[in-house]
Amino acid sequence: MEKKWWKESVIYQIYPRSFNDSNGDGIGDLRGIIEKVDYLHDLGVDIIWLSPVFSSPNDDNGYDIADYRNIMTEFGTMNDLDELLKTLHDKGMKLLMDLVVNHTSDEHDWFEKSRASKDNPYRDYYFWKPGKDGGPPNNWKSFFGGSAWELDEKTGEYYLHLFTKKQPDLNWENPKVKEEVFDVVKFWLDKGVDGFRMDVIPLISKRLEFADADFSNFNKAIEEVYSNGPRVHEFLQDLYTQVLSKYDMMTVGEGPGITKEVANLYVGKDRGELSMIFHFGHMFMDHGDEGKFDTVKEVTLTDFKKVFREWDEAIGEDGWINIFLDNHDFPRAVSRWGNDKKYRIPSAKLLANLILTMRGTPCIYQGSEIGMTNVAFDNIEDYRDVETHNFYKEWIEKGKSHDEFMKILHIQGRDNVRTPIQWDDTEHAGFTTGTPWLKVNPNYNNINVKSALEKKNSIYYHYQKMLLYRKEHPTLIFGAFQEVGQDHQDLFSYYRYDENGLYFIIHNMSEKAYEIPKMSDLKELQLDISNYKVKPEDKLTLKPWESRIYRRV
Ligand code: TEU
Ligand code: CA
Repeated sequence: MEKKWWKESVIYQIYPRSFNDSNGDGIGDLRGIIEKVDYLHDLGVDIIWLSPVFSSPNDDNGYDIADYRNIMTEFGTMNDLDELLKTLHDKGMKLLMDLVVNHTSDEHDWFEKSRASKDNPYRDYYFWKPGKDGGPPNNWKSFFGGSAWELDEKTGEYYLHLFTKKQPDLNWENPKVKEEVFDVVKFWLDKGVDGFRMDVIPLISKRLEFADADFSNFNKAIEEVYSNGPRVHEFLQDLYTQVLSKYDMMTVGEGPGITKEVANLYVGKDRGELSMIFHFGHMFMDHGDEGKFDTVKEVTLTDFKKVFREWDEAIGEDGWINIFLDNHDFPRAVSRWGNDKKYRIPSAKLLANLILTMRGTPCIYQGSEIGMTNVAFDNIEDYRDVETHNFYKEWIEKGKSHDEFMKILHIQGRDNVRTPIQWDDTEHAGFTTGTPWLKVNPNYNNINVKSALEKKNSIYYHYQKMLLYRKEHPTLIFGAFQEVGQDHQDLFSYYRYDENGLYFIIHNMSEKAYEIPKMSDLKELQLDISNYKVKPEDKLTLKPWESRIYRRV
């Protein structure tokens, strides 16, 4: 297994808008992050992934970029970015920018020119098509509801947007677009950033017949219509050969639609494309046929375990993946996969153990280190996410019930995971002295960083301990993964092993107590870590949401 710094590191994702507001305008910013670098360094994370900070009208909170070489006004200045980069580097940490090059904002200069006239030199920076039968050119659907085509009156043609209509898709078939994107990547690498998370990167190569497709199952359509297009590997290999390969950097592909079968075409060690990918095997599991706002499907632990087992098999020693349980697009891990009521603390620690003992680069989403939970605002007006509002509008137009929508929103909505970080128990949880852009979760009084730092058995200190443990036990990074008890509906148990050692990890992901499985080698194993104090009489019994790490000594 090839050793790389980005395999041995742990990523911490910051959603800047909700991290820390330094100037009282209610919006998180770069100076707010600079103020917290020591906190992050003390936690023990290595790489900071910043969600987009480039100029943007914020239709999709920065995932709609209007200028790739400038910082969003609300977040601060290029000097602030430079200072953050230097502060991180001085502490031996690294910075990953979030590159969104499948689409731009419709307020990007390129698009303003492109839409000006049919013969504008920038016309082919995007996809323009005449309508068909008085409607859009085909039946493609946007990830955020409605058609993936928007009619532009000025030239009477439609443009493609797989996301919101303010996020027109870039035409990578146009060599000038590739050149522009490669220049942007170079610009940031020459500034010294350490890599990029690449937004929806498997979507950049379109199936140019633009044929109608089957959208009866949206996630299937992502795989078959939007992702893994005919030239995606050519584009990525060009980017790698011409730019990325010249720097000691890393790339993380956000991979909706990348299946186990094709994953190593993106991350295989000799592919010259991406360092690793976020796959969505577990993240889309509970989505109904029409996506997350359709129905919430029941997911069993055996389904969840199967995803981890099969993806580890598929990637093997050749490729590399991220290990994550939430990010800015999905509900809070402790609410979705853990137990955010009676067992919030032990289950949050169990989930920390899980992501830090799997093979791959773990990614911790901001606030997980204190066990922040989902939120349930009563009014749709309290929500900010364009995805939520687009689907709510569609839902009500179909005459469906508001209360039904709110129920799904409380489970699946992206604002669940975008409420401001809860720093302390003062007003607005110490996030801002102004009015927060999105309300703070009302549970900030007892879930906040200040109280976590005061309690020695807090989730924070468990993360800190586990981050250190992982570094000291590289088998947990590089070793083979071998699951046992695959059919058990509540226990998730696996070995990690290589020439340096053998570890047995067992998670009780239920409210029941369980006997530790009778294992021949248990007596040779030493219990290194549990999320509970284990008394001698409890040696063979797992408490609710107990997670243990044993090591052969
Ligand atoms: O998300 C792309 C993606 O995979 C979406 O389907 C995501 O899973 C969905 O929003 C979940 O409901 C990326 C960014 O992470 C997301 O924040 C952006 O909204 C989107 O691309 C467009 O840039
Ligand atoms: Ca601010």
